[in-house]
Amino acid sequence: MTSLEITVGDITRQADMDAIVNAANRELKPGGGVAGAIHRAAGPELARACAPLAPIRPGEAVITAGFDLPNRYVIHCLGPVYQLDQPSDQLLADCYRNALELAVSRELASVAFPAISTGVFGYPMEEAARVALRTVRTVTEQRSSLQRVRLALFDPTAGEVHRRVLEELEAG
Ligand code: AR6
Repeated sequence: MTSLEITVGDITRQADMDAIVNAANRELKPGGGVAGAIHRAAGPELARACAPLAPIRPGEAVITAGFDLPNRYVIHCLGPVYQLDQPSDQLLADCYRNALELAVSRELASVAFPAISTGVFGYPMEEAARVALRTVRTVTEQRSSLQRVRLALFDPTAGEVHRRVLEELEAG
């Protein structure tokens, strides 16, 4: 059984996770938001490791080392720009599924996600939470190496939205 955790906190401060997920841009460059914070914490080697893997498409995920981060790996996902990259819900689900599959292929036990696409890319938090939580639940039902999947939300409101959506999904 994989446990699904919802916490409020900075994605770069999830030291007990094997991998963290980056809400990347297509060029896998530092940028702002999550990507900026991850590249700052990982150091310049991360951008060098990313360069040969870019560009990536919406929904795609690639993996690098974590360098100066406390995590062994960073899984970089390009989320959809809300309503511009279509179908946005499927592309967002692809991000979570592809990231989890990469984690499983490396036999990782734990991975933490930020709320992909809900910042600069404009995805409404509650809609994104439904896609994220539904996809994580579905994928982890079939997988074994992952013991913990965490959603690390930046602010308490986002945390509450995710907890409520998870309760709704669990209630069926
Ligand atoms: N830890 C956890 N969550 C965070 C952090 C953090 N350190 N910083 C922001 N968030 P965003 P996107 C939240 O914009 O929408 C970048 O510039 C934030 O409040 O990072 O997928 C890239 O270069 C929001 O809820 O990602 C891309 O061009 C969520 O994480 C573009 O933005 C995602 O915000 C990607 O846009």
